[in-house]
Amino acid sequence: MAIRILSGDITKQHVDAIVNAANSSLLGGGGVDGAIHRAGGPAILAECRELRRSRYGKGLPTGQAAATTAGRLDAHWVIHTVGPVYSPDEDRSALLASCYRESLALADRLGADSIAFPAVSAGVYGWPAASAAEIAVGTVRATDTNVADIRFVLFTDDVLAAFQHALG
Ligand code: AR6
Repeated sequence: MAIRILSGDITKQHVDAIVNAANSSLLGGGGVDGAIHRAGGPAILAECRELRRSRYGKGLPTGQAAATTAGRLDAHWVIHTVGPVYSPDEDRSALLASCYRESLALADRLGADSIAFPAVSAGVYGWPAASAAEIAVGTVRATDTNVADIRFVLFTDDVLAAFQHALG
């Protein structure tokens, strides 16, 4: 398993699975979620609506992952995961770790060989970059997976530096 840190827009990655930092509604939003739906086109939202109807009537729970088509993206699947909103009063690290573990488990079930992750929860959801990076890198390293090519694709310099530091 190779873990790499890359700078840039995750929607430009050529991988089997692109992970989306979604929200429970699965109906889109801002940040990387908005970018993935814009670049991938309406087929992604159509499958998200179907997932809500068939499996996640109350929404996709925080820490879990679900896959759809990647539409026009250069990938086979988008894996939607819902990160926790950061709280200074409550330790929600296990939920953030679960996003990475569940995404990799789903990628394994799909037969994906390569995956690109954004920094889940490190934007609108307010998770401090250093901690988000430690949890992301630490969890992926500790997860037993058949996915050989694992990339973190980071959009801002502070988050990029935090992930580079975490990878060592
Ligand atoms: N490629 C890679 N990373 C990106 C991109 C991109 N194109 N665009 C933004 N990022 P966020 P969250 C980075 O806010 O904190 C949405 O509205 C961004 O700089 O996208 O998990 C959802 O619908 C940051 O480092 O996700 C939810 O409601 C990281 O992606 C909510 O935001 C995550 O930031 C989820 O919040």
